[in-house]
Amino acid sequence: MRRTGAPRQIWPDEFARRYLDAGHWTDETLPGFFRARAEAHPDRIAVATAEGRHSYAEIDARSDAVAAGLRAAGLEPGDRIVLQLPNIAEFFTAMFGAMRAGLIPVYALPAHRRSEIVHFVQGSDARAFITCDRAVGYDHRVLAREVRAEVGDLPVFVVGEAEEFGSFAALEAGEPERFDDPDPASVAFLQLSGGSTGLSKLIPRTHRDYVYTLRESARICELSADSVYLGTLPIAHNFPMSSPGTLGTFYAGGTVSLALSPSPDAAFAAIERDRVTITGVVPPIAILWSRAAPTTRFDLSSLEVLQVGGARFAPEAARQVEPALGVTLQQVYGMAEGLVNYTRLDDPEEVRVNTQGRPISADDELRIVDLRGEPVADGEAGELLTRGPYTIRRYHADADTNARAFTAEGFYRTGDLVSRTPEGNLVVRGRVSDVINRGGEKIPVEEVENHLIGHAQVVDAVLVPIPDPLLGERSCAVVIADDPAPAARELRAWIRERGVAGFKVPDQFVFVDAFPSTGVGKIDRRDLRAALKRTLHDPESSDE
Ligand code: J2J
Repeated sequence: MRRTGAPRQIWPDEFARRYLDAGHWTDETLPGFFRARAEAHPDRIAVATAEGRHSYAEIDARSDAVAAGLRAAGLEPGDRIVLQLPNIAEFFTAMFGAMRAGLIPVYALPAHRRSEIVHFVQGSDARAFITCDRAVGYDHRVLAREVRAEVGDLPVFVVGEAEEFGSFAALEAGEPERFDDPDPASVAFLQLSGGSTGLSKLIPRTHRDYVYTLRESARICELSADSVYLGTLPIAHNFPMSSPGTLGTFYAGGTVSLALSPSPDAAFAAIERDRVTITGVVPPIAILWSRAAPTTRFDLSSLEVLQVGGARFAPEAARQVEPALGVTLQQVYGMAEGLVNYTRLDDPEEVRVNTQGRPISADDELRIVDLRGEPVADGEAGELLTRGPYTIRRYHADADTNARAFTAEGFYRTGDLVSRTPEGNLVVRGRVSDVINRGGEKIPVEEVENHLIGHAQVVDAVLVPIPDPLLGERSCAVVIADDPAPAARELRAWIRERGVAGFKVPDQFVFVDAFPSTGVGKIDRRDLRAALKRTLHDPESSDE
């Protein structure tokens, strides 16, 4: 197995001093602040699901038992552990338990399959995998077997029926043990990037940078101990985890309610059951909820704030949210690499509807630049570069990407095309990076193209976005194939067989004889994608 070295995230001294002096960074850690809440109000409900309600003290003690069990299983401080769990209470006992044992969780999404999980295990040099028996009709033990077949003997712990794997319930039922709190400057976990070109990059976030975003996000979103946040997007994702998400809610001493899906039926039932006050969704879900709310049989009257983020929210759709759901709309434009922007709850309606808000911190530095890296004129669109007290300076073990993704001065190149209003709010206009944003789910086009090109009958393939009224964008594969061309159905099955998350399977296929070329020969793949995108505005050209 590839050795990648310990995950690090280090800001230059002058910046670290500034963030410490400003009071942004403190000595709090993620498992440490949860412990403090559990000691302050042990009986308050931390997590509520359709299955039951769990107090802060209970989650705290179960996490300590998991920590002891993971250590007893031979895992050592600093080891990475891939976590793939749906929205269930065990997500938190696994996460805090791993951190308390000194381990570094790597957050996989429930939709990820063999190729992604293997990439996370190898890319992080992980020593264990925690997953569940079944979620959304899929048996994750099958996945665990596939992963083991590829990476060798990897300890696996399964929530639910464990079969031949380690039982997570047994870990939780063990004797709790208290280990030292981690170093606040150390890496707390590896989050996944949605914004880059190839396979997901691993993002090392430290305790103190992340706790800072939780504290400020909870303040900006006006959370209190009475807040009830609904985790309805996959809670491993950075948005529902931290903006302010489940962890920001724990920080404020509130309650996290969990739903297994953001469908109106599942989510509305949870809102009524737990008297949810705030939640965060992606644009297509906000649109579905706005349509479903007026006739729902569920009582949504407790809901005060609906956050929408992860992808561009069209102003026409944004305008419908508040009247349909009786809430305040908050737009959130963030990234797992760090920077998060919010519209504030007391912003005028025009700002809430038309913009993606402004940064968390006065120390978030933003530059909007043209193709040459020069600042654009006020109000013009350009690529957003950023650095600050919770934006990473490097990805884990990926020198090539680090060289491209950060400027010499340490700014992260977001790949997003944005402009800024005179009041300082950002508007996301598009992207310069090769990622399709399918309703908030990020598809790295190169990864999918490589899978397609791996098919024996495919000569070349390019993945391009097509505008979609609900998702914003969907994916279309433009394929040059041998004669006779394989059916779209066959190529879809091929991609699935390669063990890829379902949301990456192309929505449409178009077969062509040749790609456009310039007079000077083969064109750059980026230009090719752009050229094909322009010629594909007619959706009738698709085979389905
Ligand atoms: C347009 N594009 C957006 C928005 C993200 C909070 C909220 C979202 C994420 C997230 C997150 C957008 N309008 N409102 O981590 O803490 C696109 C941009 C961005 C990329 C990041 C959070 N909000 N985006 O979506 O790492 O292109 O994080 O660079 O998954 O999503 O994706 P991701």
